[in-house]
Amino acid sequence: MSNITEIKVPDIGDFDEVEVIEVLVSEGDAVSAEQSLITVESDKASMEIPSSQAGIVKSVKVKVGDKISEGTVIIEVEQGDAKASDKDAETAAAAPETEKQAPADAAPPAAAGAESPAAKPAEAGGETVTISVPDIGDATDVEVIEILVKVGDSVNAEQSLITVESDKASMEVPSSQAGVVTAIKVKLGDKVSEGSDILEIKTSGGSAQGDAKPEAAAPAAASEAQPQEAAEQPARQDNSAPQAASAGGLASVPPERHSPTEAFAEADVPLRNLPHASPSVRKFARELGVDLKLVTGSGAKNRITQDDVRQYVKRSLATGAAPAAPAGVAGGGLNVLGWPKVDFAKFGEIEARPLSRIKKISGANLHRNWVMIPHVTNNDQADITELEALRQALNKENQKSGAKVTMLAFIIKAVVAALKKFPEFNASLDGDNLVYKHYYHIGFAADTPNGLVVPVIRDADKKGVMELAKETSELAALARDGKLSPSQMQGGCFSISSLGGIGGTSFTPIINAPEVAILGVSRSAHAPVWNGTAFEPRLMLPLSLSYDHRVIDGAAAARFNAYLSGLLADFRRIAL
Ligand code: CAO
Repeated sequence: MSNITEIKVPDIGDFDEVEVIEVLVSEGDAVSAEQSLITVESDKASMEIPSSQAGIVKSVKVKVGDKISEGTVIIEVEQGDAKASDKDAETAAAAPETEKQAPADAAPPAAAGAESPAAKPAEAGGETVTISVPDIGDATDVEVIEILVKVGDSVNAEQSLITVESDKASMEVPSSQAGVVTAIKVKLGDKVSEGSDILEIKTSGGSAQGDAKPEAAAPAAASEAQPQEAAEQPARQDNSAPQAASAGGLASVPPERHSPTEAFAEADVPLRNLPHASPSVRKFARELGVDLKLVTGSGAKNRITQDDVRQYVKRSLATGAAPAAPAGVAGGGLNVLGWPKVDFAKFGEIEARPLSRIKKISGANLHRNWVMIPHVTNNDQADITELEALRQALNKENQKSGAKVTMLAFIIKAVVAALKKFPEFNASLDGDNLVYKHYYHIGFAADTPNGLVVPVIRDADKKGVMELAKETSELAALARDGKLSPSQMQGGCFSISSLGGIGGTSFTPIINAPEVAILGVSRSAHAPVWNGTAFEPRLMLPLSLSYDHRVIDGAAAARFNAYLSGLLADFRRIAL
């Protein structure tokens, strides 16, 4: 027989009218007791609210953005026919009055788990020891932001127990002993310092590994003591846990233990830059080996959701791209020095702001293109004296209609003509093949408040200068408003980066892979040009052509740029 129970928000201490920022279950889901249902966030912290009962979710009563307090109904679960796992069923059966067991005093999920009757110390035999916060350097009164284990868990020496956060960095505090957790002494939001008790564990029979003898404390002792538990609880195996059983069931030699103080000293991640994600998402990311700093959050306040992590992994697998090495991570696949780690605050006042989503995405692409494509830049100049006179005359004529011709539109037209003459510039490398394109879609870099984007003009060869001018300004406006659709940024054959409206005399534009060349345009200026008998002032436009030297030779690039320069100097040649 089935009965329906309302699962309500338990006593969550000071959290009142807190916002739901994630709903972690949906109708039809089987939930177990203690499984997180929603994540809520106050202006100070976030927490997950667990279910007090196992069962099947019949209805979800809250949605993202709702404000909730103690007593708000979160879901209705149906019990009886529930398809919850045996373990869940046992948990539920052992906890008929589970609402009363809901975490009091804003107890976090892990602390709630601590009260779960299913979570009993596994084996006897060892002694009970208290694990406390080790020397964490200057950091005192640091806040516990995650509890990574619960009562009943088997932990390895070095396995992370809690995450703490100072005003400069966050770090995970590892266990100094292997054993089974019998009590948790902290809860989310607690402030801890060196010596604060974290939890109690029952050691696995005497040969626990301590700080004093990290190597001598035979790694086999840890693995032999609990291979079964390790196998049963893979999700609890922290990535950093050195004793994770290998395929053959043998434990590897634990790596040298790093002092937690080191983590604080090294961490150069200001608090504001910490990835915004709930504990379960952090755990999920850890299990997949994903560095959350590289993931863009799509949730409220840019919070990273489980789906963001999933999408990130999918993208990485699809592109085969190695994730960009974040600050502090050595190499990134190249045999180069790690990024310098500097505590800028030591030298003066600082303010850290997260990179925009566009910057993160374009940055990763630019980085890949810069390191994977052998770039060479050919610099030339075009005499646009006549072209500029024509442009101004046209704009005067069209003053009433408001239609404005830009230099960029003329350049696009000329570039298309040059691409037709030099087809290897309108191509892409595909393994050992060079794919020649018989269409002419031209991208142009647009500067937006959030960063650089490259809208693409399709079939530029079929459009006139006026139409190109109109389309570039429309696309640039969409780009600035962040309203470009993905399709408006795809399919480009060649890109133009025009800084002419801003300044500069030349630069090295980075090729927009899989294209093989890009034209950088700087600001035109009058210069004395020798006409054979005298110097005369001419309006000269700097052209910087970066090309992929695997595909294009220097001579071809010089010819392309010279041809382009000739077209811009005498636009009538385009008709030839
Ligand atoms: N030389 C001199 N003046 C130029 C010029 C050039 N090469 N190009 C443009 N100008 C002038 C324009 O004529 C215009 O002046 P008027 O208003 O008097 O006519 C003024 O500069 C502003 O032009 P603009 O830059 O707004 O317009 P545009 O069509 O030339 O460019 C766009 C449009 C979208 C390319 C531009 O706004 C932009 O975003 N540029 C930055 C691109 C960028 O960031 N590239 C770097 C990528 S690599 O990091």
